[in-house]
Amino acid sequence: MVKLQPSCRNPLQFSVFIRIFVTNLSLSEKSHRKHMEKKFKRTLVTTALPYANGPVHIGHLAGVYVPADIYVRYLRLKGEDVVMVGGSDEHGVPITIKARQEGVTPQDIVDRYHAIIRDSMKELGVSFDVYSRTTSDIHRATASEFFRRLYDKSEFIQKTSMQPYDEQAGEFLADRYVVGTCPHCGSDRAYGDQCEACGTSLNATDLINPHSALTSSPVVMKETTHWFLPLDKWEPKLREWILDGHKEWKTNVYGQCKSWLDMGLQPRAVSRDLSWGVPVPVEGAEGKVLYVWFDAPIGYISNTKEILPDSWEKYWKDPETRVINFIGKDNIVFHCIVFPAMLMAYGDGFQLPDNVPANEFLNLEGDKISTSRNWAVWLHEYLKDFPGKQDVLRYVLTANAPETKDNDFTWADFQQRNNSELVAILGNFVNRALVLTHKYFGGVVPAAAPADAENALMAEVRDLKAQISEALDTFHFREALKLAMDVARAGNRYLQETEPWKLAKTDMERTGAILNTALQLCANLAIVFEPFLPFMSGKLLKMLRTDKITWDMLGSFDIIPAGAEIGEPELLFEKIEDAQIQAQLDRLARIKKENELRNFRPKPQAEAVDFDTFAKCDFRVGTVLECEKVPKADKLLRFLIDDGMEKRTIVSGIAKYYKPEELVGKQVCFIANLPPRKLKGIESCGMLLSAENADGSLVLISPSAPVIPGVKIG
Ligand code: B3M
Ligand code: ZN
Repeated sequence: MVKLQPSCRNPLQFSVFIRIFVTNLSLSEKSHRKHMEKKFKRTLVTTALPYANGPVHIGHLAGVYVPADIYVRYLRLKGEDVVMVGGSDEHGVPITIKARQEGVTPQDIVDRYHAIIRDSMKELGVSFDVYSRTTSDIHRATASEFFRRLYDKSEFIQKTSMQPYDEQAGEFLADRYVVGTCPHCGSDRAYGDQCEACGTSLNATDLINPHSALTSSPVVMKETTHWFLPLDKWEPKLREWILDGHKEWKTNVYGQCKSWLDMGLQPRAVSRDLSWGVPVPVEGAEGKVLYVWFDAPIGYISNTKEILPDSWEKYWKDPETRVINFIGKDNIVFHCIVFPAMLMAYGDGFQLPDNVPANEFLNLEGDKISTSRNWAVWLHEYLKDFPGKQDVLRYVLTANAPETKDNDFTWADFQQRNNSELVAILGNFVNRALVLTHKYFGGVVPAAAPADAENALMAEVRDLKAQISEALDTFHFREALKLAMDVARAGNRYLQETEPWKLAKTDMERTGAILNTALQLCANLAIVFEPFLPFMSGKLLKMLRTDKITWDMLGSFDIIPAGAEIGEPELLFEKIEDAQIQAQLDRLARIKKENELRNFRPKPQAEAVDFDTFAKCDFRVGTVLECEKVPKADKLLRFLIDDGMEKRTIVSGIAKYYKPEELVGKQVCFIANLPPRKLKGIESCGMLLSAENADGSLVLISPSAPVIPGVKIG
């Protein structure tokens, strides 16, 4: 049988390759440098199109949009010709499944989330030149034409194969419409294309007990015809282009490509039996649409066309244009193998990407981010909860970017980086420079007079500039940000060493010279941080009453003229208080609980027991007379129970869930005839009955109305 999906790839298999290539880092760095010597006239930056089946979260931002925006802002500051293209991916099964879950149309879903994604990214300062959508007319026409040209050039193989089908619904079940048990980890929620629990890529036919997500009926196989792109045909060219030509690519990207190529490429289906999508533009293809991974990357082209109807071709077909695809690691194969094969098949001068700087994944508080489990920090919610703090998120996501390995976002780290880096280092330096200028010079920039300390500072900033530029050119954004922070650190050290607040008592001229330098350094900070923290940069420039900045100016110390007046100092960052962080942690704890409840599966029923055995167990009701914590045992409570006979002591492991005083006077149920047991030196005569919740917490069982202590249960 021909598979609709590519052959199964377990992400773990890549680790071997990744390890081999990590040791080759210096080689990769060298090829990068060599590669950078090639001059390009312009850059087209594309960012993975997020599915419009939900809002975007910090994982999307850290993986794709923040690094891409840093890069684009940096190129713009250098005065380069650059276009940044984005948009929502509005086709595919993720959209139709969401629509079905909510009982609305796919169009309703994409309209809702496209607006949320577009607006929230704008508010975060992600500076797309275009953020469009794959349901636009221009995209439909472009994707259609693309398919048609490949069809006319006989670039497809048409094949009939058996595919999963739901007889009750009368529909073929593409990708996620098949659910079943994962053959690798046993999760009973694996999809026909992937198991989210263990990350393995799957085919519908790999699943144990595959059934339809629409009606739950068992999957049957039925014949259907599809168009396949023979990736094997392009394999030699792809090998040459990537393995020989792009050794400078990130090791995770290069390694994954090598792994796919070494395993051998297979023809890949580019159509699906679905009603939502771009219709297959050939006769006899009714009820079939383009596979979402065929149309989505063409979205990059459609969106470029949308803003540059007359000059878009320059950004796609001129060899002097450099195309860079920012993506997450799960999209590597589509951007490095499938889409390039599509472009090669199309011909007509389309340029292949020059680099595909894919990031690894960001986790949240130690757990995989998941849209379906709501385990995420959603951008639109963050913007509501932390108004005006866009830069803080941009900063933390960059400082912690999963560039070479998966990384973790924690709220504690978020608070710490804000309070002890943004506030204490960057904000503090700028504030001191501006406040002192107002205090001693009435807000007028004093004259410069560089001496040894100033020359050393300038040399340090220029050296940092070279390192930052290199880091940005090679997509090492974490490193670049750390170095940018070193510029602020250098400023603090400079003020600490020169102590203008002391000199002001004796030497105003020297004090002025120091503050002039400090203000020039503020301007340098506005430049160097513009790609990372554009809101801070804008605010700082306003205070300095200047606006024209370029990357070229970084390292110069005559940006603000002596005699100019500066604005009132305003705080660039404020401390984030514990209560705000706690509120976020509480939200996550709530979500964890909801997920546990939703995922709860009752334990299988125990073996049958005969009635006589059961009847031997003496279950009774008693009233709690006393209850207290057992010393040196954090789980145990000691109960004194009125059991209608003599009083009895029972020790129970429920201290984590109840306060002892709450339980006095309550009625509880217990087994009376178990042999006594010593717990922490206390003899326990019986066992309280409790129910175990999905999260492991315990709830005591009580009668639903008061009864006389000592009555039997049965
Ligand atoms: N929408 C998958 C994703 O969001 C897909 C990317 C398309 S990029 C052309 O991860
Ligand atoms: Zn699994």
